Amino acid sequence: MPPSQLLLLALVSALLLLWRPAGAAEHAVGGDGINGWDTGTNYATWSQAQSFAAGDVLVFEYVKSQHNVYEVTEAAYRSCDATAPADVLATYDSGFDRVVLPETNRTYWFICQVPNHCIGGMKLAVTVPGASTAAVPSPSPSAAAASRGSWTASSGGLLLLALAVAHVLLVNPAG
Ligand SMILES: *[C@@H]1O[C@H](CO)[C@@H](O)[C@H](O)[C@H]1NC(C)=O
Ligand SMILES: [Cu+2]
Repeated sequence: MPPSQLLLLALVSALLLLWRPAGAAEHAVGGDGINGWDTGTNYATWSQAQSFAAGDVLVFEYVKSQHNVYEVTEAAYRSCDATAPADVLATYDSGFDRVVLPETNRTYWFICQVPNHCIGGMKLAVTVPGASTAAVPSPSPSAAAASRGSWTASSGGLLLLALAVAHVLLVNPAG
C-alpha cells in the first residue's frame, strides 16, 4: 500500500476514534445498580460530582416495592412533606425511572415518598446551570442540545478536511 493510502487510512481511523454521537448524558442516580436510589446514599455528594445539562436524563434504579420517586417543589423537598398535591410535580414508581431534565437554569427536587425515607436522606436536588453568556437570556432546551452537538459538527468538518487532504495526496502521490 502506498504511503498516501496509509496516511488516508490513519486519518480516517483517527477521526472515527474521535467521533462521538451528540446527545443527552444519562446519570445513574447514586451510581449504577439496583440500589442506586436507596436510604444509604448521600445524594448531595453524588449530585455535586455530576455535571448536568438540559436534556440529560436521571435514571433512578431501586427495588420497586421499597421506594418511589416524587418530583416535588423546593418547599416539599426541604420539609420532606409532600402531602399537599400542589407540591407534587410528578411521580414515578417503576423501579427504573428515566426522568428528563428539560430546562437550563433550574433546580429539580426529588424525594422518596415512602414514610421516613426522605427524612433519612433519600432526597436529591439537581441543578441544570443557566447559559454562561449573559447575551443569551434564556436558551431553549433544543438550543442547548444543539450546542452540545457542536463537537460532532466540528468532527464532520475535520473529516471533510481530511478527505480533501487525502484526495490531494492520492492525486499527487509524494512517494
Ligand atoms: C435564572 O433563574 C433565575 C430565577 O429563576 C432568574 O432570576 C434568572 O434571570 C435566570 N437566569 C437566566 C440566565 O435565565
Ligand atoms: Cu425510599
